[in-house]
Amino acid sequence: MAPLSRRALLGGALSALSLAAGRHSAWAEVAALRERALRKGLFYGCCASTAHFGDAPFIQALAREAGALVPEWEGKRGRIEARRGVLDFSAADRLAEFAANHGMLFRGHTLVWWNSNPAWLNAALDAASPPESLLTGYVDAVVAHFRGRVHSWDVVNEAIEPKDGRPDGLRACPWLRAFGPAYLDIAYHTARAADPGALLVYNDYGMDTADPWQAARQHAVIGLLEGFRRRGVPCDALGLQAHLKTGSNFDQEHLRRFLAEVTALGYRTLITELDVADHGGMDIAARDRAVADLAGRYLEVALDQPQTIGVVTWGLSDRYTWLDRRPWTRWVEAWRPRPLPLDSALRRKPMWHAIARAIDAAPHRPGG
Ligand code: 9MR
Repeated sequence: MAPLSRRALLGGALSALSLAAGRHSAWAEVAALRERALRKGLFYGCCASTAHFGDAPFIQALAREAGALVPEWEGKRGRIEARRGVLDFSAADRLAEFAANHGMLFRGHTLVWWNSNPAWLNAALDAASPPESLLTGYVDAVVAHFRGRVHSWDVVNEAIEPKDGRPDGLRACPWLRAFGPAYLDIAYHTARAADPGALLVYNDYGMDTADPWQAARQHAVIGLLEGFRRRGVPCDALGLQAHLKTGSNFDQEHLRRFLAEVTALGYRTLITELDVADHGGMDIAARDRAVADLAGRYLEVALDQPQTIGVVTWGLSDRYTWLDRRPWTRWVEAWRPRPLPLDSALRRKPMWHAIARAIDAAPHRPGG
């Protein structure tokens, strides 16, 4: 065979290159958020509920886009231990199995919270000398049940409430009344012992802006995280819920500084419940642009930080969102909230593209 001329070689190389570039832009056009995140050593996921399992198109979208799953409600104590002493994992197990079958990480949410507790538990915690087993027995049993299947646990959720007036900013919740501030340490130690392989997270909201009510929360969270380090409490990461609102005072530099403070203490960070509330109205395109712009600016900073390991949105499609609870939103489509990456017909919205862009721009994580 005649040797290939230089020109033919060059031509071949160029067309191979343009083929690769073409393939890349086709990929960039269609690749799901989970693939984009994986490529960077990150994860993207969302919360879901077994109530959605009958909605086949939604479930297809979920399997396509999400690389991590977290129960929206069915992992909470009010669901798992509605009756004292009877642990019902049926719904949480179905979600964990769904995640495993679709190659998704599974997040546990949440072991210790002031909200969504069964009424019997709040009464028992407020009674005289409550036994510590109300805390340790549950954390141990639930974490052990899921041992080896959970990527990360939101061990304690929303323990901060500066408005309650304590110098440490802790929320005056039933757990604090029953066991004092030590309830947090006990919960993390118990969780670590029950599943040494799971990442243990402290999860909270109001970590996003410099507004005074949020700044007070951030100050208290830093104090809490410093205390964990001083006392050797096994908490590995801060979960930032990121329930954002258009029109709020979001400032990228403020978030950057806050994340730097958290990571300087040796914590990783993750975005656990991202969604963007807006003000409703008929101009859908303008609303979608504002939601996407805020989510994009937020993630640009959060994912630029190498200690941030992933992002979870609080839902996938506007079809199912906790923000959609007002009766009139059921029939006036234009007034329904649009806080999530897919619209209610499961089409990708500008917010989806903003998340994709932020993930694509993120630096590669070590090992990713
Ligand atoms: O979206 C969740 C909603 O369906 C539940 O009724 C509610 C109470 O359990 O919790 C909502 O999710 C919350 C999450 O668990 C913790 N951070 C705030 C979320 C929105 O309220």
